[in-house]
Amino acid sequence: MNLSHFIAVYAFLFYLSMCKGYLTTHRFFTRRTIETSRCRSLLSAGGTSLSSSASSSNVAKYTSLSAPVSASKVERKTFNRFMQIELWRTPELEALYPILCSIEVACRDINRLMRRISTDNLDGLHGNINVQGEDQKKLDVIANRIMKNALCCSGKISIVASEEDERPCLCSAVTDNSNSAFSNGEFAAVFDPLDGSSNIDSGLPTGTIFGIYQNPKYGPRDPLTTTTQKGSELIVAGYCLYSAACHIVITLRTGLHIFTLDDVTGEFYLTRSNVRIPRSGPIYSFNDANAATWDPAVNYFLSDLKTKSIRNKSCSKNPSARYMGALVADVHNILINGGIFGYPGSKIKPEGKLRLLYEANPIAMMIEEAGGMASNGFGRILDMPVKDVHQRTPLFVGSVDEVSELQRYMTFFQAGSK
Ligand code: AFP
Repeated sequence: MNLSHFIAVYAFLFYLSMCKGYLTTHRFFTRRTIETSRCRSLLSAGGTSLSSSASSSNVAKYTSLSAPVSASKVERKTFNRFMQIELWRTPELEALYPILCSIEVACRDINRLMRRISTDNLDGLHGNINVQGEDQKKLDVIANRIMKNALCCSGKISIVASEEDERPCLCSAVTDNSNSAFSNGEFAAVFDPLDGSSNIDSGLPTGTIFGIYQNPKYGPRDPLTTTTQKGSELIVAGYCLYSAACHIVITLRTGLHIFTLDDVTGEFYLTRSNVRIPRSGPIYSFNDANAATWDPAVNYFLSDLKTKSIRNKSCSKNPSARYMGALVADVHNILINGGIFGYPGSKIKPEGKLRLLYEANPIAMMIEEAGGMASNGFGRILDMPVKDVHQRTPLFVGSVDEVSELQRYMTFFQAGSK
């Protein structure tokens, strides 16, 4: 063997030993990452038993080194962790953390009740009629109580306004603690505790919609003034969707993010961040049964939409109708797939059905944050003055192509009618 042969054999052996070392190191680190992730999820489960078959299969999935492990699965970020990081980046919002945690807990609790409606006899009416003149369901009342307790006990909210209550109230009244710190929080919450409650008895999707305002720095800080700020003043807007999966969709005005409840660990995990609504989409979501009562502009728009003859529509898919009768569920579908949701005014009720404060404003803030558009038919929802806490408004939200076009039809027909 001459020198060149010797060098070649030596180099080959060195290469083999490097490969072996790399594989050992790689396996070690992969195992470490997986173990760390498992520990984290066990800890964050807060004592949730992992002995069920579903749980053990989950553990098996994470411990099996042969299974492909995607980075997103290993590094799942919980709702709480995500919010800690988000608020650390914007220190002026740090005080929101307990509020966000309380919303997460309330959504989880309401979701649990939704899953037990039939088995725990939670369906049916409560027997009361709410301020809107609607029959309250048992769960309307329970969800309202859960939301008010959770928000007020965060210690950062001083005023709550619920769609189910006649007027906004101080947290000290909610907690029956007249002289306490419960009135000192610097934020106010507005919410619809159980949106789409007509869907409850048939097991269809429902939701909770919420928004957070900062109490005015100057001037009166009474419950009414504080909660009747314009939608553009919202600092947090979101909803919980109780459906095939339970999602929290939320914006702190730094993008719109989706978290999904993992039934095994009981944690909400970030499943989509910085969601963008498609510029145009195939879905249109309107209660067609009311068509005869709508402004003719809406019917012209929908008829042109169905025949694919509206202008500037960049989506080439065939139009498709979807309507669940729960704003959260219908808007979520539009957010993911693109298109337009509409609840127009009628001849008898020009202001429509949906509430500006509890429904339209938070939804509008979220859709805009995702790059979509929210209109009352003639202008931006978020710019509408709020004169009354139970004020209603026509609402059109979704992809920019469809909503801007609807607005063009409305403006044209209104001008023609003068
Ligand atoms: P309920 O809470 O009474 O079911 O009303 C739900 C809702 O406010 C909203 O979530 C729906 O988009 C809208 O009403 C559906 O109303 P219609 O049944 O008139 O279509």
